[in-house]
Amino acid sequence: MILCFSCLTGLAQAATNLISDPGFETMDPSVWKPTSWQNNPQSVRFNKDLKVFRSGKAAVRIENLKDNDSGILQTIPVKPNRVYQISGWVKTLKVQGVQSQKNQNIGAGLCLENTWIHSDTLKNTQQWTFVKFLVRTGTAQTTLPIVCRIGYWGNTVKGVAWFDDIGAEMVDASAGQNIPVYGAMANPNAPHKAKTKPKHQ
Ligand SMILES: [Ca+2]
Repeated sequence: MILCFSCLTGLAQAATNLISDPGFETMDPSVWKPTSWQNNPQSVRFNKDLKVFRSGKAAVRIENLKDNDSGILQTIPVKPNRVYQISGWVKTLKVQGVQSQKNQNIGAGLCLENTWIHSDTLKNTQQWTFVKFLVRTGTAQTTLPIVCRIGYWGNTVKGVAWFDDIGAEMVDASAGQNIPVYGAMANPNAPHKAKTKPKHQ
């Protein structure tokens, strides 16, 4: 049997998107879970938008009717001590921070739950914009909670944000320097609680 190593290498390097329903075509709440600081119909609305989307036939539309911090979350399986790129497309309408702090004036973007690891964010009214960030998983980490988010802690905002075509892919571990480590920034309630120090990169 002759193995085609170049073929195998090609397969190994093909990026696999770890996100289920990345384009919100289904938007099953068991896959994409809505989450909000002020979670009531007067403060936030989550909708599958069939008119405004980037690809397919739908996108998620999150509207903060009041000063709020809202998102839709999906937890994906990952391997420890690897680098992942999280990416997606964001569109906004009148996203404004009512109580925004001057140093952390965050709008709508992608992030990891319970961390300050996030993409660039959009404010005011913006057309579809591609955003991304890199994260290294911790030494005992097997999941990564990804949030499409409008607002942040202490950075509540009003306005509308759409998200579509979300991606989560393992990339070359040497992809760049200063990549934040999720395990070092996760909150105490995270299930993995890594206590051992990394033995190697
Ligand atoms: Ca879509």
